Amino acid sequence: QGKEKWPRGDEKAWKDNMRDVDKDVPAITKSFVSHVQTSLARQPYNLDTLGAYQAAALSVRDNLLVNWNETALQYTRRAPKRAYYLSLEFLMGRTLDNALLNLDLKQPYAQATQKLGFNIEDILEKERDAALGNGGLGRLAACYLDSSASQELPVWGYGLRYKYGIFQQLISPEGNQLEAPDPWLDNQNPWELPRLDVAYEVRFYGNAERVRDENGNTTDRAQWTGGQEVLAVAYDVMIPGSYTRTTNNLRLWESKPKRGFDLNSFNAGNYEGAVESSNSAAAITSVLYPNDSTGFGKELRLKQQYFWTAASLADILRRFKNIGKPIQEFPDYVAVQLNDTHPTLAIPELMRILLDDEELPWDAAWQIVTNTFFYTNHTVLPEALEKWPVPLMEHLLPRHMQIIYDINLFFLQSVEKKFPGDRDRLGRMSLIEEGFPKQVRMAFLACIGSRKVNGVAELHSELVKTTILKDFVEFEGVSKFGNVTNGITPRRWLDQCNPELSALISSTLKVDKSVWLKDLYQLEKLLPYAEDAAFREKWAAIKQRNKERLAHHVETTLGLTINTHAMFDVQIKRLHEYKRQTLNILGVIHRYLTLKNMSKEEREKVNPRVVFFAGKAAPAYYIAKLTIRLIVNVARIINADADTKDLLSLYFLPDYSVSLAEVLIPASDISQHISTAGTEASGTSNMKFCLNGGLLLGTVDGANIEIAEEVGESNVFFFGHLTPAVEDLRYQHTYHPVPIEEKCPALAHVLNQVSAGLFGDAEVYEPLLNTIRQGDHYLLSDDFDSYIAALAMVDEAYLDRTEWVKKSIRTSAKMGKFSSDRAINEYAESYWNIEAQHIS
Ligand code: T68
Repeated sequence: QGKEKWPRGDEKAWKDNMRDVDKDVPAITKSFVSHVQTSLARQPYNLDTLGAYQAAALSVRDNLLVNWNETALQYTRRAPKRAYYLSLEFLMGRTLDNALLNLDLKQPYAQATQKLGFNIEDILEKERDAALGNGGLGRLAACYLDSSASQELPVWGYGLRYKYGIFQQLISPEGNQLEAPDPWLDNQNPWELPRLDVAYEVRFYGNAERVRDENGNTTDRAQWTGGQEVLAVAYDVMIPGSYTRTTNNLRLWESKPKRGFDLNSFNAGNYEGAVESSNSAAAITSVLYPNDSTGFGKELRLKQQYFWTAASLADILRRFKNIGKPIQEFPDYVAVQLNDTHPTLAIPELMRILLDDEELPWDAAWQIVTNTFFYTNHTVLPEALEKWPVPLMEHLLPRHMQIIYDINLFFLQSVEKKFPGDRDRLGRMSLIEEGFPKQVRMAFLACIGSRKVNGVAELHSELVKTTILKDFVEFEGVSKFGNVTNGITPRRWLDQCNPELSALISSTLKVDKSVWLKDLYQLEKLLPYAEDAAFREKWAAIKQRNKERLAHHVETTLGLTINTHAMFDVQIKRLHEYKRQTLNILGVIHRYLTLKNMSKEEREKVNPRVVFFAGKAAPAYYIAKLTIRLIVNVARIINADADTKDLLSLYFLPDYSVSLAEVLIPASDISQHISTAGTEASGTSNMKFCLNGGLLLGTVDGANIEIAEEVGESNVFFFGHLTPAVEDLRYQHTYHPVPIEEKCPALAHVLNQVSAGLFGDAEVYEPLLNTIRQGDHYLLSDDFDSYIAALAMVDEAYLDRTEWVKKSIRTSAKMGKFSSDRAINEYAESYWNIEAQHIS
């Protein structure tokens, strides 16, 4: 077959008829109605709101596609260096509102749909979240895609198209978390483009045979054959930038059997056997693993990681080869960012391709690899560092295990050269951890295979250098190790979730939002307005309406009535012992007991407070689930107590999601980020709350520290021990334990009340309480008193509402640093060496 000719036909005939973005109401109305009639095959007069959502989405998608095609075309023509963000998680949330705002089409779409009998806000509510992530790491990836496109940077994301995203959380009447699947693709997904023509074969298992030279000696090369082959099929998701034509791509892979089924088995009457291979192939991308920081070792998870990295690298390599440059120039055209260690197999996989397919010598291949990859670490918690059992690796990926052994051999030889005879050091730095079984240390592999390594906030990056990768800093030099403090996109986390505040900022600064949303340092110009009473009143009124919006949401979804005149105190994040939701709930109980002991007169002076929790626990995380149960049951008791309920109430909002965060965050007066010092790498919701004028109550940890540096310590509420003290305190707990009654009577009293059954289920909570009574790894007993004192300072500060609103304005005004635009530009300049490409 001859190759097809291109371009085809009359170029002018094509160009004259190409569609552009629909900008005016009549064109939008027409496109909407046309999608109802044709794409949806529905009768316009009988359209429900879900149908209206689908029609609006398809119509907006047409606009995105125009820009997306143009962006791809111009990237191909110019062949700039590109960066690829490999993340096993992209927590995108909803798309329609974001796309309308980024394209500046929200107004005309609102008008067009209104004429047709719909309210745009109701339409937006019909969209399901794309929840292909667990928490901070996945949402960070989503913010970085938004910023890359908004900064016109040639960045693509690569991930997996899970059939089921993060589980839906239900709460049983007893207060237990129950998990239900999240079949997010049950409704058609208008935001993805299946690319059945873009597919790669991925191999698992089989045999790896070393290639021998003419003398019969083994070489660096091998042949990997046999085993199972599955197909990776691309689904593309358009990523529009804000106020730019640039529309980047997120490519998600779906697994499919290479052959539908095995005809031989089928003909022999073995139907089950015939479809078996198709079932196991499809299983690879069936579900997102719901653990946010523990519980590895599962073969399917390793399969996911290899499937995704192999398909992504094959795709990247094919695109590079189209440029027609020699393979040695690969790092001049390609930078690959590893979002945590999950894609680390890309390192041996690129080695495999360069050695076995491209037939490069080892050193030339290693040179290319170590100039291509960049590794971001997101945790220093030892239990969260990925390790894979060697036997599993040998079985599933025999060739990669060979390569890892070779990398290790050469690496340890060079360590030995620099530190002769230092056996301990070799043992500490080996990619293979001794034990039964031996395990591959993925963070070490990611580190030595990368050009640069970074942490996600100043403190965290220091801890990376002084703890888990200390030996590597000594060996490779400190300049390889950097910091890029995380950021959040102000498009979603201010303009979209808090439109009134966004409008107030634009009108006050007399700057269009298209400008300040991409130059967030401009918020600083709000500072003088903290002294302007009229401005403060508007600012406070918006917060109040956001609180009412949240209350309305809770009323309609859960049937609960909330006191919107109380202070709203919010902690929303994955349930984890290190994040210390337990400290918060014990603080709530302390407050409740204190209120119960007050006289009527004393109570009248107390400021009412409503405490919100939301967050999911990993399904197998027993202690985290027990914490949820305690929160729900404390809520049940105190919300029903006539003595105190007007002064203190508590809600656990089920099924936390990006969309719920968008309602909760703008409504918060104070939010809690109270991890044990040194455990939370960065945190990103802290930035979101502060951007929306919520104040921060937190420990001296992660990005809290940098937030305080920006807004000034007088505008945050800090408490607790500092990172350097943690090790000693833990030592004390282990070797010189002091009974809680002695060390912290207030906490002991709270624990005893829970044990005594004040919130029911007397014995149920013992395992949770015992984590504090014995060992107390997360130092609740060390920080409890200063936590209670900090809460009292919050109460005190809230009494002076004028001063509080000033703090709120000052906080928001100083959040410029935390735009993900700043972060992504740091990656682009100091790591990837890529440049903006303006799409005309
Ligand atoms: C988070 N990590 C950090 N991990 O905890 C948080 N882990 O401090 C930081 O702000 C954020 O990353 C962004 O840098 C995670 O969210 C995971 O979700 C995760 C998922 C699978 C395996 C391990």
